[in-house]
Amino acid sequence: MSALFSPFTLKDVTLRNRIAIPPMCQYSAVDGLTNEWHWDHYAALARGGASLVIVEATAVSPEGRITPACTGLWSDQQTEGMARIAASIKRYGAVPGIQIAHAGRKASANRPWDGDDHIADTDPRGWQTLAPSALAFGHHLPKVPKAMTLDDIERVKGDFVAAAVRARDAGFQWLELHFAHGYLAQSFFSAHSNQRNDQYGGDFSGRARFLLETLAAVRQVWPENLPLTARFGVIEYDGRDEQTLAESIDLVRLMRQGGLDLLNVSVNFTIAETSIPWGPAFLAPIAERVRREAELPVASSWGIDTPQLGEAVIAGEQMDLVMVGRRLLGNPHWPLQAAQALEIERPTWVLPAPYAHWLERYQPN
Ligand code: FNR
Ligand code: 531
Repeated sequence: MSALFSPFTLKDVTLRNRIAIPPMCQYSAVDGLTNEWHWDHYAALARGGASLVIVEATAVSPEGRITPACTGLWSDQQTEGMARIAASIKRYGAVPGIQIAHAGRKASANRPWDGDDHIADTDPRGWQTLAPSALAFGHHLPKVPKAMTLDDIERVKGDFVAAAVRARDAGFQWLELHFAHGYLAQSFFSAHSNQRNDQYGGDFSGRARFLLETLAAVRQVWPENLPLTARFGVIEYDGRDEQTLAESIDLVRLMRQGGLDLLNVSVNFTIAETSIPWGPAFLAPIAERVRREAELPVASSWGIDTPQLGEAVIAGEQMDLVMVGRRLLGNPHWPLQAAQALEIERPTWVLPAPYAHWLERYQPN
């Protein structure tokens, strides 16, 4: 029996296997609205056999977008296109998930293929960014953000709640709060970017407050029977890793007590001066530690690229789900090929007949 191809149940949701697609920005929206690109893209991903498709980082407010081409859920007009995506993912047997996000001091940037850098202050396409403190990321993201007032903080928490309600109404069954990658929430928790001296900064509980209050507020509106998850960077690779990991795991325990159902374990990316040990499944031992010490189901990604690695991290109880990103972007049928490589007689799902008839019988070359 393959671990990678066993079902996984969280709350009232059962995934057909342990292969999930993590959120991946398409930088193809206009005014936060999805279009044919998104509708086709997500349907194709779901058809390929993954069990969970998480829609890209979707901004809770216009200033929370990474780029002007990011998707949003700050207006009811945006719900309709998202509902199409959720319906098509379900139609193909996968569970529709969505990540809601605020990019904080990393917002107002050009798309990766247009430079990935901050939009110049003189360019009308850009906007004022927000962060816990007026500290720039630096390097290709030099804009100095506005330090958020207490009113700003209340407003953004409310934006997360409103976006979660729209995600629920659009038919998503899995919600991921983006608390990672140096964006707004992660930058509240990191002492590198949070130098506030009020109740949202300073010691552990001050830096944790924005994340815990946002989670609590979203939990009020997100259905109790559906998974509420977060992506959170637990390690910066800045030489202070043991301290960061221990603090992060303490926060994950508090998130679990606050109603979190699963953590998508990731890297902080709050600062640029780091030594990340890129390599196959490099984050798996970290994910395993979070899973064990915080006593919470976890998912993780980063270089889990081969069926054997995927099988090993699930069978070895390092994580409950593998999030396969770039490999599945290039080849949505990777799950089928993984099943064939692992010699699964009959995968636990059935591809639509026009594909199944040909692909399930023969090993595609
Ligand atoms: C990403 N990643 C990402 N992460 C996230 O939390 N929200 C997002 O919207 C995005 N967007 C995004 C776009 C693109 C084009 C890429 C390649 C990546 C990170 C992604 O979810 C994943 O964690 C990484 O790609 C690492 O996994 P793989 O690709 O090594 O399997
Ligand atoms: C991080 C990334 C770093 C290196 C390789 C692939 C991905 N992501 C984070 C993303 C945006 C794109 C870059 C988000 O979390 C939104």
